[in-house]
Amino acid sequence: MNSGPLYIGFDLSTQQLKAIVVSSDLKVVSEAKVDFDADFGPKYGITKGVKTNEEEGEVFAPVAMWLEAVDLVLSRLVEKKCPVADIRGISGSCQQHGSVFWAAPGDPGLKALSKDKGSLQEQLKDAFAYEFGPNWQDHSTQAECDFYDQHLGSKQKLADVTGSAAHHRFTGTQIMRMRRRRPEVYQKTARISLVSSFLASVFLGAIAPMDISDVTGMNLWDISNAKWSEELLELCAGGKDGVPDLRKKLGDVRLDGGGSMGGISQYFVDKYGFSPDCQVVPFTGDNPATILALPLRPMDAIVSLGTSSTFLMITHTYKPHPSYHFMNHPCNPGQYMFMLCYKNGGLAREKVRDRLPKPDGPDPWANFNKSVMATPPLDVQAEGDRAKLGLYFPLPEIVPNIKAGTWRYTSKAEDGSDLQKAQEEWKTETDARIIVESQALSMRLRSHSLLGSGPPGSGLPAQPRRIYLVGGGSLNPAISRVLGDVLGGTDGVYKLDVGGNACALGGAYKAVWALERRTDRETFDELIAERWQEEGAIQKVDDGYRDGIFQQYGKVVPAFEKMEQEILQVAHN
Ligand code: XUL
Repeated sequence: MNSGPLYIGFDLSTQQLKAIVVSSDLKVVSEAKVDFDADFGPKYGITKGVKTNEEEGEVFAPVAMWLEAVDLVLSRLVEKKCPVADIRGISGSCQQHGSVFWAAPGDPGLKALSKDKGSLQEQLKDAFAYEFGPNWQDHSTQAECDFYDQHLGSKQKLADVTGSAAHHRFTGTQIMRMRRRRPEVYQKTARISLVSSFLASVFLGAIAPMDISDVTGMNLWDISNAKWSEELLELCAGGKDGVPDLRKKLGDVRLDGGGSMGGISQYFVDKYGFSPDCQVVPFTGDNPATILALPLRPMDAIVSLGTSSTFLMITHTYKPHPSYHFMNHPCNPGQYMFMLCYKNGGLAREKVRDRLPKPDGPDPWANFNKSVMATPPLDVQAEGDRAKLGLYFPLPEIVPNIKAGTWRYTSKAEDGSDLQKAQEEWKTETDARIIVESQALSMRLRSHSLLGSGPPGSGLPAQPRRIYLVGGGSLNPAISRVLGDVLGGTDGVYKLDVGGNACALGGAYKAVWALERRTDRETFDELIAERWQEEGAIQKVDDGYRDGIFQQYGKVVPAFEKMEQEILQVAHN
């Protein structure tokens, strides 16, 4: 039985709230989860965790549901006899970009929370200026994005300052739309939290500052100067006069991802048996938390295959570009997280899967996987065959910003030349391989400039060292095979055994690091690498780099880029 301090990581994602408790030596002690649809679907009228207003492209979630989930997940932990009193630190990982609009000034209701006055959502029912939190899938902000992209002169300039060009889901564009579309809400708002600082606030019993990594998902934070961008605040607030008020709404940003922001609220001590000494550590976004699920090294990549697909790497180089994101590392100053975020990940693959005959057995992916493995790279069956390329976007995509649709092309396999729209239909079995390849080719195209040259002395082409797969799709062997074929990985492709729990675990490890680091300068990976054991944490699922095949894909990367550009020109929304 563990007797040392414990740490808890929460993951408030689109569809679930999870909690995972670990010891100082990173062993998982207890876990619990709430599934929004299964636990409260009809009550809040949500599907896959959200409500939608299709007419305006709005996607949002009820804040009360998140609060109810906090009480429920904690009562489940207690039911499972989790030693809650030994928990010394709390942190977490939350869906990025989402926001919560608090009403009354001065820590509304949070300070007064009491076990005897009912549940969290009952006690906080008047605390919000808006009962919903806009979700990262929201795409109602095209007009605001256009303003942001122009405001500093170009998309590239906006990316230089904030790490990203304007995106529908980024909180700055969402806040600007709130001011224009629902001025009464904006006016009533005393404070704005990101989902991460919202959840931290609930535990702290006071409004928590935003975190240094999650704040870089707003299009408002000047990364190089570590401060709010005055010009972008002005745009968001609708002029110079509105800036002081917006600043107040946003509050300060905590530059240190470690340490404690204060002790846990008495509500949790009295109701669930937390120790009053338990400290609240800054919470961060789910993607930054994913890179904390293991001691990730520069040149290692994580591919997260969840509702969205993301490609993540840690780098010291800040080279922003409108089609991808740089965010601050959540723990290590001077390091950045490079991120590609795709809306059409798992859902797009599912659409192809559902066009194939239904498998007889229990694995819904059996036929899809069989088709992927039976199709050679780029469907080049014999010398002289043309390479097949495609884009499969049931939803409008983020990278590149292309409207929904499906496109099929071919090029010469030897050198990617002679790109043309496919002359003939091809089979759904072929689509199964081409869609996975196309998702991987997009990642290869966009990460290339960060990778420099291959591992020193290896004579191998530039590619990641290891590729780690997390999220639901990481369980699929055909997908790991194609990712290894296309992206390489000199040291192979690995699956994290915690699979879908990577960000909750990253949150818990963040709490360990934040409260046990020996000096302010001890980096996250230094501390975690000493305690982390590869065995039992990861499994090698593919060899990664294959000489010949990697180069075969390299030849069509320029054709893939050209195909995207061609589609962008004619199909731009
Ligand atoms: C990242 C993004 C998504 C959400 C998912 O920019 O929008 O990955 O964070 O929760």
